Amino acid sequence: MVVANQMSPIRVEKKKIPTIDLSAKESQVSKLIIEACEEYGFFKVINHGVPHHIIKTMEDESFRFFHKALPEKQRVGPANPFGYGNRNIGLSGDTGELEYLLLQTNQNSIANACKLISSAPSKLSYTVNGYIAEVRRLACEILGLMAKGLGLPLQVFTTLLTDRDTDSLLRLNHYPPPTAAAAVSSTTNNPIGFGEHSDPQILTLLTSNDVPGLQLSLGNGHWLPVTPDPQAFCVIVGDLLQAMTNGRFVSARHRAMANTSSTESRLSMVFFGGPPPQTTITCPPQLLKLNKPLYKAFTWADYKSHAYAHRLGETRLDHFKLS
Ligand code: GA4
Repeated sequence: MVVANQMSPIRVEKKKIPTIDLSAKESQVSKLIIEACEEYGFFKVINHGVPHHIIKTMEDESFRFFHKALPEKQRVGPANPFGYGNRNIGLSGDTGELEYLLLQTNQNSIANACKLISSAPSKLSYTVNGYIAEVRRLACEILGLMAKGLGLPLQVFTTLLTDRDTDSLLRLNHYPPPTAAAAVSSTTNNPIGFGEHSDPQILTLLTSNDVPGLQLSLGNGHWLPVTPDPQAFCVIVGDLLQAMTNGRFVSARHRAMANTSSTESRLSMVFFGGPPPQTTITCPPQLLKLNKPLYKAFTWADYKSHAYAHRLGETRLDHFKLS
């Protein structure tokens, strides 16, 4: 990031988040994806094939939910670990300027949550399940392109998300415009919406409306703002994919700043692709070649309980490193 040149001793190189057009030639796309995963663990995809009306309907339903009165939102139960959360994040005392709905992606959980949220639960379930099916399909397409680029069997990662017991999540985040008091303190404080972390799962797909807030860590305290683009999905490498590629891909540390727009809410819709709980996470031998494995084998259930017992900001994969 910092390089010497003859004119000035130190120049901070301008970093740019890669945007990859999925309609381009497959071999080229998979090469660009590998490069982005190695350098940032983060990229955007456009021409991703998720129909606009599916995203829009899901976004409308999310706003409809967040605009309800607090007791109505709380009917879905606290986010412990799934449900409605307001300012409190996780179980270890993290807080942020947001409210959210965290759902398991299996059809039973969605049906139960929708009954508590809506007077037309079947219609809502249809929308949510339709959205999940589309983002899961996209996640699988991207994982297939990654496998291809790494010279692995195409299904090596994908099967983990299509298994009946896949532990994938859908998170709807609402960052409301600041209250007058928060707006004043934000000029000095830079308040956080969702603190620095990496995602523990395999792959994350995030889309948001046009309001900024997401930032990618470049290390050493440098943050790169992610320009919002409702036409794109942000793709984020999770901790498991870092472990499964023996550290070749990096899980991206990111955060969301609190909303500073005086009028508009920020909404993000995030799919976290996780494997069945008992899946053993190891690196395929084809990727090891002469390199030693960096991590012990562990199950997703072990890793998840370790991650959930910790706070945002902590680097959790180090705990599973081989010495
Ligand atoms: C980060 C990614 C997902 O949003 C999440 C988060 C989870 C939560 O909100 O309950 C965690 C966080 C996330 C990692 C560390 C722990 C657990 C909050 C937290 C402090 C749903 C996930 O799977 O891990």
